[in-house]
Amino acid sequence: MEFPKELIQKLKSARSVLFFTGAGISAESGIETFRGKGGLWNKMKPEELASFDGFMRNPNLVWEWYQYRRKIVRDTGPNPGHTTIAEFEKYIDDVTVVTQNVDNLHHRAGSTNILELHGNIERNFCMDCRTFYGIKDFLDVEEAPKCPKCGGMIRPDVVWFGEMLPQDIFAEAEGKAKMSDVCFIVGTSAVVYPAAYIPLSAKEGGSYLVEINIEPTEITNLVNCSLMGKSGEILPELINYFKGEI
Ligand code: BJW
Ligand code: ZN
Repeated sequence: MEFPKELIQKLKSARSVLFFTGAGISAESGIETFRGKGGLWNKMKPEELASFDGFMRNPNLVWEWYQYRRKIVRDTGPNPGHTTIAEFEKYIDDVTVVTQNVDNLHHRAGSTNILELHGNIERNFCMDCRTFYGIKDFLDVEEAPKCPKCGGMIRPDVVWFGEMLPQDIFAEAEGKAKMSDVCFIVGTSAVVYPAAYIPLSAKEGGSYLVEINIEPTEITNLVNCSLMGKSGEILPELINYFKGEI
């Protein structure tokens, strides 16, 4: 792929680069996206599976769905898209990953500065005493468990529709976006708010916006550079091209 000269120039002089990622970056690891062709929300109802009311109506159904997705995440690993983002830390002073994903694959790829806007599927917490539990605590439990400490309901530590994002993390992500020199928007439909404000904040702060996606999205018209294709292919090509230029 040919990369625009302007993008390479911007990257060469960048001090701070932000990667805003969504489900598409994990698609090549075998994790389903939410929207678009084959997306989860084409066959499942978000209001049943990804809302507090849905969980209260049928905790076992929601728990079972999360246990199923956890197994998929455990059985796979980061792909070249994730590992390339981690590798950028070798060449750029300040690299931040702001992810909407809950799959922990950026951690597993070795990125060190990750802001998770929608939580992490590998954690649970007690809705009563707020004790947090790790992935191993309820590993093979098939029905929604109760807290060993207080008997309260245990839920996944993810952000469902209608719930607030972790405010400190969101504020930090917005700050990082505003001060970034280049902002990559990778594998997201950019329709879920407030997360989708992150690239808008970056633009407001004067950042150079680069989208990597297999198809046009809500923000394609806003970006400075659109690279159409799979992130697991484009990102490794980009870093190799960049390394040849520095
Ligand atoms: C590839 C690829 C490859 C494929 N390479 N690319 C303003 C307007 C309208 C509505 C709202 C609004 N503000 C808030 C709302 C409501 C709602 C919302 O945004 N709804 C819209 C959908 C209409 N937002 C909320 O409810 C949020 N909370 C909130 O607003 O609270 C307010 C409040 C105020 C006061 C009191 C209380 C509350 C919370 C949103 C939580 C989202 N949760 C989920 C589930 C997380 C847990 C879990 O995983 O189970 O987060 S939903 C789901 O969508 C998940 C994702 O993180 C999120 C974003 O999806 P993403 O990552 O963009 O994935 P896709 O599938 O949409 O796109 C994949 C892309 O990849 C596609 O573009 C493909 O083309 C591409 N792709 N393969 C590159 N190989
Ligand atoms: Zn408890």
